[in-house]
Amino acid sequence: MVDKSELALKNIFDLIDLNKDGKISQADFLAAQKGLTDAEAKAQFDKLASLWDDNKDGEITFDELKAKYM
Ligand SMILES: [Ca+2]
Ligand SMILES: [Ca+2]
Repeated sequence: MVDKSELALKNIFDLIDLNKDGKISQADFLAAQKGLTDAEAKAQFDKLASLWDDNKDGEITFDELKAKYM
């Protein structure tokens, strides 16, 4: 059973996961943040990774994201 909020979260995840490997890497995030400079996007990614990247492998999986919001 997939509920609506999980789908909404997955949509956001897929927008950032540009190469569709199921993980948000710093490279995905930089490419997705068109309005920011690289330095700003990197700082933002570090902040998100410190919140979401539970296993500290430098990439955020959908399960890691979901664990924080579901
Ligand atoms: Ca990716
Ligand atoms: Ca991770």
